[in-house]
Amino acid sequence: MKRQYAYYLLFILSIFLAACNRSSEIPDNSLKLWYKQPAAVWEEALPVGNGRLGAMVFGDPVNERLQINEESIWAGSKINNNNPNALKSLPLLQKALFESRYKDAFGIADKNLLGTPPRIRSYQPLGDLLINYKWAGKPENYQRELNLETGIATTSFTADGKTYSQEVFVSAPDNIIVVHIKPLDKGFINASFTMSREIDALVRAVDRTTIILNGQIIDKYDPLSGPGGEHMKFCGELRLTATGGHVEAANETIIVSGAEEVLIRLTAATDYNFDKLDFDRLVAPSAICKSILDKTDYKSISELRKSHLDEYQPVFSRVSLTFGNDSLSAKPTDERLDAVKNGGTDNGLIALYFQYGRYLLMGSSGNPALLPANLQGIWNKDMNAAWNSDFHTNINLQMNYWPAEVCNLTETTEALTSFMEKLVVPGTITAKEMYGTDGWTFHHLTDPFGRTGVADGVWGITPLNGPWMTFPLYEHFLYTRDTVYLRNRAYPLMKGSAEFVLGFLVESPEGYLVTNPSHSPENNFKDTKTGEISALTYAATIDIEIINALFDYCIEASSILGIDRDFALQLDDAKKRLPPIKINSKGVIQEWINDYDEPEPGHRHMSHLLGLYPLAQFTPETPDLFGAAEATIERRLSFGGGQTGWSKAWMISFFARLQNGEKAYENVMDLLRKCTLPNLFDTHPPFQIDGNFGGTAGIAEMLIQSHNGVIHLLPALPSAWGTGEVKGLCARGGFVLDMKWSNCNLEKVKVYSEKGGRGKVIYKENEQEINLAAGKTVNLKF
Ligand code: FUC
Repeated sequence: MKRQYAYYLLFILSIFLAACNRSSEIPDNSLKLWYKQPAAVWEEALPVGNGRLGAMVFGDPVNERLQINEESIWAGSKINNNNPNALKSLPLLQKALFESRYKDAFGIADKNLLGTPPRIRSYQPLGDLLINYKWAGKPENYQRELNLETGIATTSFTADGKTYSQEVFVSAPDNIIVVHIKPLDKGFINASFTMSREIDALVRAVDRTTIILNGQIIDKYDPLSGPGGEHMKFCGELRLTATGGHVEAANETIIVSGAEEVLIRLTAATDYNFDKLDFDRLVAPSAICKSILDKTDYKSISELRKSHLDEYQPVFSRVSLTFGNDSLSAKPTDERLDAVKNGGTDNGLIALYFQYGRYLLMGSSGNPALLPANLQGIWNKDMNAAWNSDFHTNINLQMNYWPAEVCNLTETTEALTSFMEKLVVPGTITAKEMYGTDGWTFHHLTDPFGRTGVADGVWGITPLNGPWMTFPLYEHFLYTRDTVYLRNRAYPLMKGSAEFVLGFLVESPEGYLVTNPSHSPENNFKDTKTGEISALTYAATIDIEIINALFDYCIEASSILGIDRDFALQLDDAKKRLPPIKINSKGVIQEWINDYDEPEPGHRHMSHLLGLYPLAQFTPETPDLFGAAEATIERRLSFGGGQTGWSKAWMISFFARLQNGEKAYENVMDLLRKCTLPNLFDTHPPFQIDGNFGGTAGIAEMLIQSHNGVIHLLPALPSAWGTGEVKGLCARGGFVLDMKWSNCNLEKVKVYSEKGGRGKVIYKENEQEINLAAGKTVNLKF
C-alpha cells in the first residue's frame, strides 16, 4: 500500500515536472510581434524609431531592406499662404452664410480665403539601407520579431549550417540606428551594404567604413503647392565596423567578406531649423551626422544596446496589461490577426495592440523628436505620401496624442508642445491677416514650415482647429499638475487662442455669439429650405464645444495661476452668449446650427461628439445630451460610419464613455478585423497611425476614466475581459493606478500620487475619497 502511494506520488510529480518543463519551453511572446517569414511588402515590415529617426525592417535574410526616415525631411518651403483678400471679403462671406446663400459663400471663400497656395508638399523618406547577404544555401529556420520590451527588431535564421541574428534598434540617447549582425555559433558574414534613394540624392562609400547619402529636395513649381527650387538639404551617414574578415569599398557599396560580426551605426540630419520653421543654409546636415556618429565611434554593441535599453525600458515598462494567460502568443502575429479576422477572439492580441500603440508613440514622438508624430508617426516610404503624411489638425494630430497621458508617456507631448509654441508665430499672422484679430490660429493641416492659412479647399476653412489643438497641452497639466508648465507654456498658448476666438466671434441673426465661417470637419449638410448642399455655415456644433472647453480651461487655469481675472470674466460672459448644443428632430446631437439634412449620415467624422470624447460635456449628469450622443453614434453606425481606422478607433472611446463595455469591445475587435495590417499598423488605406493611437487610448478608456473630478475604475469592462491586470495607467490629478480583477470584479486597486492630492474614486456604485501625500500609495477596497 505504501509502495503504491509512493508510485502515485512519483507519478504526480513527473506530470508536474513535465508540465513545468513544457511551460518553460513555450516562449513568452506576449510583448512581441513575430513572424515566420520576411516582410514581402512595406506593410509587413516592422517599425523601430526614436522619435527623430525611424526604420522599417523587412527582415529579409538575403536582400535585407531597412527603409529609413528622419523626421524633418520634407518637401516644400516656408510660405505665408494667408490669402491677402481674406480680411476684406470676410464680412461678405459672413453675410452670405447668415443669409444661407451658400453658392455665394462658396464663391467668396474659394476665391478669397483659400490659401495662396492651397497645398503643402510631402514628408519624404531618407532612403533605404540595403544589405545583400551571400549564403551558399537558402537560409532556413527563419523567424523575425519586434520585442516591445526592448524595442529591438531581431531576425534569426540558419544559413550554411550556422545560426545568425540581425538586431536593429534606434537608440534615443545615441541618436542612431544600430544594426548588428552576428553568428550565434562560429559562422562568417559575407555581405554588401549600400544606401539608396529614388531621387535627389547621391550615395558614395567614402572609405571602407563609411557610406554617405547626400541630398537636397528639388521641388518643381506647382501652382497648387508653391514655388519650386532647391529646398531641404539632408544627409545620411553609415559607419560600418566589421570584426575579422576583409572589407572593401567600391562606388556606393561596402563589401564585407568572412567577418565574424558586423556593426552598423547610421544617422541622418537635415538643414531644418526648428526655431525658424524653415531650412537654414547655415546648418550643415553632414556635420551633424558626423558629430553624432563620432560620439559613438568607440562604443561596443553591448554599450550601445545598454544605453538604448537604459533609456527605453523604464519608460515602456511603466504600463503593463494582461487579460489572463496569453495562450495564443505561441502563434505568429499575422496568424493571430488572421484568426481574429476569421471570427476568433484573442485578448492577448488586444493587449499587444495596446502596448504597440504606446511603443509607436515613443518611436515617433519620444525624445529626441523635434516634431510631433505625423499622420504616419515617423514611418513613410513615399515621396508623395498619402495626405503628405502631414500634421492634420481636424482630428488626426489630436488623436495621435490621446494615449499620451493616460498611458504614462507624458514626455511624448514635449514635441507637440514645442511645435505648437513655434506655430504661434505664423498663427498670429494668420489671425491678424485673415480675420483681423489678436491671438493666433491655424486651419486643418500644417507642415514643419508652419503653414497656417487655409489648405486644400473650402472644407479647409476651420479656424477653430488652432484652439482645438491647445487641449492636449491643458491635458498635460491636468495629468501632471505641473503648474510651471501651465504658467510658462500651456496657458500663454491657451490665452492667445482664446483671444483669437474672442476677436473672431460675431453676433448671429439669432443674437448669439458665433463663429462664421465655420465648418464641421469634412462633412456637408443640405439646407432643408433651399435644398443646397454646403460645407460652410456658421456656428457648427464642434465650434461651440471647442469654445466652451477652451474658455473653461482658461478660466480654470487663470484661477489656479492667480492671474488674468478680468480676462476670465470676459470669457465667462462670452460663453453665456454662445448658442446651446441642440438635440435635433432625429433625437441626435445636432451637427450644425440648424436641423439640416445629412447627405452622408454615416460620415467618418463625428466632430459634434467631441463633447462625449475626448471632452466630457455629455455625461450621465447631462442625461439628455448623453442619450442623444448615444443615438448619434447608433445613427452614424447604422449608415456605415466608423469605416476607416481612426474613425473606428474613436468609436471605442465613445462607447467607453457611454459605459458600454460590450460595444466598446466590439469596436476593438472591428478595429483589428477591418482596419489592421499584418504589422498591426492601422489602415486608412494605405496606412495612418492615428487609428493605432486612438485604439490604444480607447482600450485605456475602457479601463479607467478620470474626467470631471472623478476617477472611474473599469467603467466599460466587457465580459470578454473577465480577468485581467493593468499597472501604471494615469488619471487626471496626477495619479497612477494599478488594478487587478477577475470574474469582471475588481479585486485590487493601488493608487499612487507623485505630487500629492485629493480625488474621488468610483467603482460601480461605490465611491471613495483619497487624499495622498506626495510620493504616497494607497490600496483601496471596494
Ligand atoms: C482627415 C480625414 C481623412 C484623412 C485625413 C488625413 O481629413 O477626413 O479621412 O484621415 O484627415
